[in-house]
Amino acid sequence: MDRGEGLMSEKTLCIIKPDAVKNNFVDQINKMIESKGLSILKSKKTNISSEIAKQFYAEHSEKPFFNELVDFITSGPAVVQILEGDSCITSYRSLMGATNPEEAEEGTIRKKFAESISKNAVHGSDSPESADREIEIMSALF
Ligand code: 3AN
Repeated sequence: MDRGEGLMSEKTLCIIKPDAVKNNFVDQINKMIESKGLSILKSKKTNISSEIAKQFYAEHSEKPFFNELVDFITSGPAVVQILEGDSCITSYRSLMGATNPEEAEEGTIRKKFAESISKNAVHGSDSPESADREIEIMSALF
């Protein structure tokens, strides 16, 4: 894939986490995503298995919150989505806001909808490499 400078269409993996699904925030979150000019290419509501969750969060396997992370993402239905658009990865990350909702800026998804640092409503890939890896892990869903 061409990763040259400037605007270019790319894909990212978005997960609307179980807290936000349970609280019925999916439509509002997706409106914010589309208002930012990003397209929702694929979307699937699913119960993420613990096997997939551990693979997905492998980079955090040594962190003290790893078990909490896996337990939470598998605790109920999540909505797994592939987004597409110009500079989609950074654009969606800025729309998400800071990991800790107390630090998230006004107008971000986490400021509006996150309950806490662990129940923080959404996930988004943090780099093109992560996006490729995460989309591959979730590709069986679509
Ligand atoms: P982000 O989701 O903003 O990329 P990461 O990659 O640092 O944040 O962390 C992945 C996930 O791990 C976060 N979305 C959050 O749910 C959880 N997390 C991060 N830091 C903590 C923490 N200190 N305590 C509990 N959960 C955490």
